[in-house]
Parts: sequence; structure tokens; C-alpha cells
Amino acid sequence: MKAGIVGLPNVGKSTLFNCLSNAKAQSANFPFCTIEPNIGVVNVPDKRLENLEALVKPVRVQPATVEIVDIAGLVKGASKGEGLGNQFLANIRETDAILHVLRCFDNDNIVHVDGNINPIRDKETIDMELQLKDLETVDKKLEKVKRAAKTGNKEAQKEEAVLLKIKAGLEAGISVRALEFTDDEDEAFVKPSQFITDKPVMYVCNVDEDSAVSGNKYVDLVKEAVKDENAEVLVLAVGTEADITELDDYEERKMFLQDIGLDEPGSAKLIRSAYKLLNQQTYFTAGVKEVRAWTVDVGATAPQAAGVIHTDFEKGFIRAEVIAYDDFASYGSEAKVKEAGKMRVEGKNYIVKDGDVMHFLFNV
Ligand SMILES: Nc1nc2c(ncn2[C@@H]2O[C@H](COP(=O)(O)OP(=O)(O)OP(=O)(O)O)[C@@H](O)[C@H]2O)c(=O)[nH]1
Ligand SMILES: [Mg+2]
Repeated sequence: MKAGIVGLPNVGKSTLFNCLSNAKAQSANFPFCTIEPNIGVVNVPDKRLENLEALVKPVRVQPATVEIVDIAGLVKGASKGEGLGNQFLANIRETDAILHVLRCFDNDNIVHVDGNINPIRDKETIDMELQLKDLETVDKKLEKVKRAAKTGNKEAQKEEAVLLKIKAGLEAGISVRALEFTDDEDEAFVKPSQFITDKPVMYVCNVDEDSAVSGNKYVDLVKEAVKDENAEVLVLAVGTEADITELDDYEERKMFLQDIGLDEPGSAKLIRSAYKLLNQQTYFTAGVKEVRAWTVDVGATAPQAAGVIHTDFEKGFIRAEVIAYDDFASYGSEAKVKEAGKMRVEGKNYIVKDGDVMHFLFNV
């Protein structure tokens, strides 16, 4: 699962990527600085993991990770191949969620490809290119399904109806994610088509240092424009955070963050939000050798969670011993949790909860 950073050229995507990841992407003040996508595996910051480490004192600690991809900037006409558009759109198609970066800072020295600062226009430019690409996809599919539908094939007729609805939506400037379908329609026809505008999205407003805490007039406009989308809007002073990331000393970084009014980097919040956007959650294993955060889909069962560690754990799953994170934290150790009768034994139908501390019993 990976989240892609998407937006116009020169809005700060690579700078953001560099804040998140140690894999350094080239960032410079000219449009189309990035061509090949940069991929980074990013640790997901989690206070609970730090706390478990303090309690268990293991040899190793391993945080959960999420993959972030820095993609080239899109411009008007990308769907028609403008600015290497088709290649960039293909890079976006390969991601599972979209982090849409909007430039919300004034600075005459940093070139804006469309001449002035207007995040709403920028968002519409990007949305339209993604929608046009999906329109191409839907037209191709319609072409195929039409004949079968004409011969009376019931499934094909259902699919045709769904595709026509998507086509009408896209033509009216509505992204696929904003259209309503029954669960059956979604599973059978919408999801498998992997429309770009069906991917979950969040907006990242790149602001100047002074707006890092409470945003600015541009952020207000963005919030107003997306209020019906049910999408998260994150405010981040990307340039400033990139400077802070350059500092080697932890205390110094903390001081600079406090100076601009933050108790943690906005990039940490962004990583957690991206993780959620990808529909991922964390369970822990807490042994003396290793305390580790593992990633599972929201809704995963106990055997599926075990399978993340090893496929044998899933195949031979017998049961899981489960401690809620809060119980582990308040009693302080596995032994004390057991004593208090707070450890649960769960079977193969158990749906894992975020923060569960788990131990699997299996035979192979
Ligand atoms: N003042 C200021 N400059 C920024 C900020 N974010 C990025 N920049 C500058 O803007 C320029 C472009 O940043 P990049 O991160 O390379 O932009 P990009 O979106 O990756 O651009 P492409 O790869 O060309 O699509 C660089 O000179 C950055 O230093 C910011 O928050 N404030
Ligand atoms: Mg770039």
C-alpha cells in the first residue's frame, strides 16, 4: 500500500517528500524538477510504541511503515500528454491513496506555473486532468461492454449502467469517489476499474512559517471548497519543516518547532493521516527481543494479522492472546495484565482492533 504525492509542478511536493523520508529527492525552484517517481519507506510515528518500549525494554524496536511516492507535477493538458502527463498519470494510478499538495504561500521568488497563487484553481486543474484520464478509461470499458449488453447479457447491462453513471459524473466534473453506488456495484464494477478519482484523497496546504499553526486565507478557501468531500485538510509549512529536518540535534529540532508553535512536526501528523487514508491500522507484538508495530487492513481477522508476520502463523492459527494497548499501558506489564484478568483469548473470527498487543498460538 502506498500513498502518492500529487499536485502542480513547483508546489513543494519533493520538499514534502524529503521531510517525510530519508530517501532524498531532488527539489529545486523550477517546474518539472521531478520526472521519475521517488519512493520512500517512512516510519509511522506512534507514541504507543515508544511507551511499550519503555515498559518492555526490548533489544529492538520496529515501527510500522508506510510507502510514500513523490510524483512529478501535473499541468493542464496532462491527460492529453502535456508535460509528460501520461507517464505521470500512470505513476498516480499505481498508488492507493492521494496526498494532494496545494500551494498556499506567497513568495514571488518561487515560480507558479499558472502565474499567481490560487489553490482552488490549482485543485480544479489537477482534478480535471485526473477526471479526464478516468473518462478515457470509462469510454474504453463502455466500448467493450456495449455489445454484450445489446445481446441481452444481464451482467453486462448492469455494468453498462454503472459505467454510464460514472461517465455522466466525470463529464460534470464529479470524481468517482463522490458518486454513490450499491456495495454490489462497487465490488463488481467500480473497484476493479481502479479509477484514479476513486482513490481516497487528502489535501495538504503548503503554507508559510507564520501560518503553520492556524492556516491563512488560502487554507480557508480550500476548506470551504472541499467541505462536501469528507476529506482531511492538513496545514503544513513544508519549507520550514524541511529546514528543521536538516538539523542534526533532536533538542534543536524541538526548539525550532516550538518557536513556530508546534509540539510535533506537521509531517508526523501527515504520515499518520496517510496511514489512515490507506485504511491501515496497527497491532503490536511486545517481546523482550523485539517490540514491533505491524500493519493490517482495518477489519482484518486475527489469522490475517498473524499472516503479516508469517504465512505459517495464518495457516496454523489456533488462537491469539490479546491485550488492549490501554490495559498494557496502565498495568505496565503482561504479567500484571494477566493477574488482573485483562488478557483475552480470541479465536479465528476475532476482528483486530487498532492498538491490540497480540501473541499468536499456532501449529505447523
Ligand atoms: N518559501 C517556500 N518555498 C518552498 C516551500 N516548499 C517548497 N518550496 C520551494 O519551492 C521550490 C519547488 O519545490 P519542490 O519541492 O521541488 O516542488 P515540486 O512540487 O516537487 O515540483 P516538481 O517536481 O517540479 O513538480 C523549491 O525551490 C523549494 O525550496 C515552502 O513551503 N515555502
Ligand atoms: Mg518534485
